[in-house]
Amino acid sequence: MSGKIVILTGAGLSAESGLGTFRDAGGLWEQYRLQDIATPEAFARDPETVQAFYNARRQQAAKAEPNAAHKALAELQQAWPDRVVLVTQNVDGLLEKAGAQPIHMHGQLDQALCGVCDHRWPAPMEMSAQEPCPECGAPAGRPDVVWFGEYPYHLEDIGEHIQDCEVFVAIGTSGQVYPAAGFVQEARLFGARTVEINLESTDVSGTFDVHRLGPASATVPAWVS
Ligand code: BJW
Repeated sequence: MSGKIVILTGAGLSAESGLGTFRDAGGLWEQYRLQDIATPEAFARDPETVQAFYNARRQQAAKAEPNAAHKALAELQQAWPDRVVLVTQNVDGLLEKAGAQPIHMHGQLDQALCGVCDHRWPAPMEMSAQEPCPECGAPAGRPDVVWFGEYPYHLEDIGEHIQDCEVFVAIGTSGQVYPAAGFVQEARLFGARTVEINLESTDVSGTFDVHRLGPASATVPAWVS
């Protein structure tokens, strides 16, 4: 055992920074059909709608500030850089703004990705339906985020950290989207103690050893200290 802590974060971490979650009441997937937004097929069918959705989210994220939970996690990682691994499903960049260095498994809003040559570059605040790739010139720029049916990023690294951790913590994630939702079982299998920090119980709460219920801005700093 390494004394390593793997912390998986989800949209609930940024809720108190004013960014909407996906599946809570009033969340993004109540306002939009995820099949119309978060799939490669949706982007191929209607790039204008998908770019408009991400342009709005990029602008909201740029204006948002990290809350006490982001800051507590950044301080924890800065205090124990070799032991604390932050894995985030969030694309908003708020952990970095707080001074942390997370592994982004679902990509980043402030990055663009070319659908033709896989080149990445800093996303402009407004991407167009035919956003040109600066490398190959194809009008195929898309947000560098992971949609349903696509392979999340850094899974090999994340798997190694999970198999080597003593404590696995999931913060503000509903546990409904795989493969992230399966990390807790993998961590348990390899002997980790598992902690869920969430506003409320989730469908996967039964898989965790310990639960801390309440808003992340209060529960995360309390857990860290
Ligand atoms: C608070 C709070 C506060 C609120 N304080 N807490 C059938 C069975 C099993 C799997 C599949 C299946 N059919 C298809 C699949 C696979 C599919 C999948 O999981 N589908 C499910 C819907 C069933 N997954 C995929 O396609 C993934 N790729 C894949 O599987 O590749 C193949 C593969 C196979 C094997 C191994 C490895 C790979 C890709 C998934 C991509 C997800 N993309 C999105 C969009 C990203 C870009 C963007 O941001 O727009 O990622 S969807 C969306 O969901 C986003 C999130 O990262 C993700 C998770 O959401 P999250 O963070 O959990 O948010 P919510 O809203 O669900 O929950 C918020 C939580 O916060 C709640 O619990 C609240 O209580 C809490 N909360 N306020 C603390 N203040």
